[in-house]
Amino acid sequence: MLRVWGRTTSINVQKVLWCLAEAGTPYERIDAGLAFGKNNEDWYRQMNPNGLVPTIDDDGFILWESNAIVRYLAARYAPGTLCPTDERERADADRWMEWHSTSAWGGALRIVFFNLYRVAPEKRDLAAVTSALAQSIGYFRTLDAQLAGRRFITGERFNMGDIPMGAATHRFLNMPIERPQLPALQAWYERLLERPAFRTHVALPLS
Ligand SMILES: N[C@@H](CCC(=O)N[C@@H](CS)C(=O)NCC(=O)O)C(=O)O
Repeated sequence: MLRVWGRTTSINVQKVLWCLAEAGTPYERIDAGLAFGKNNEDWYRQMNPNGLVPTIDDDGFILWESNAIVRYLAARYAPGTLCPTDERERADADRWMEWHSTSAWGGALRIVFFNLYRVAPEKRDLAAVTSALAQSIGYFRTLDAQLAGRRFITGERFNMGDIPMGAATHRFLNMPIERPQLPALQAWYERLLERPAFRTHVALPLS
């Protein structure tokens, strides 16, 4: 059976679990990372030299990097739905996934989340939070503009392109921070909340 290593509080693990649930693919999950450890042990680093979660093992095929995992799972277990068959629709989904991982906004949001949820209040770097939040808001404005007039990121249908930013948007909209009104982003988030897989694996209290 397909195995996933990673703790459920990791946003990158959540993306993979959400994708698997959307595809209806059975899997076994093994806690790893932070208090669960394992990710720095030799046997784990032989699978994933970065010592990070998630990692999957699909019948001997080992893969790490959450967005690459989402693409693989979508293509293998949900072709035509999570992984669009139409090349242009797939490229469009890919474009937004790339934008998520290669622009600075994932890192900026991580600075905000990390300081608010993983650092003791007296040790928080509030200047870094302020600057990273301003940067994140700029990226979320771009996403809001893309979503205006669309049900999902690439158009009418939900697909893998919604997964990375859907997970990030849950954090953005639920952290105790000041945000501008982003109506299309909010409406899309509410559409994601209608999906059981999103509610089960991503739309959890932040911790
Ligand atoms: N680019 C990687 C990043 C993976 C990553 O940073 N994982 C974090 C959790 S979100 C991690 O393993 N942190 C160490 C830990 O949990 O012990 C991916 O998308 O999979």
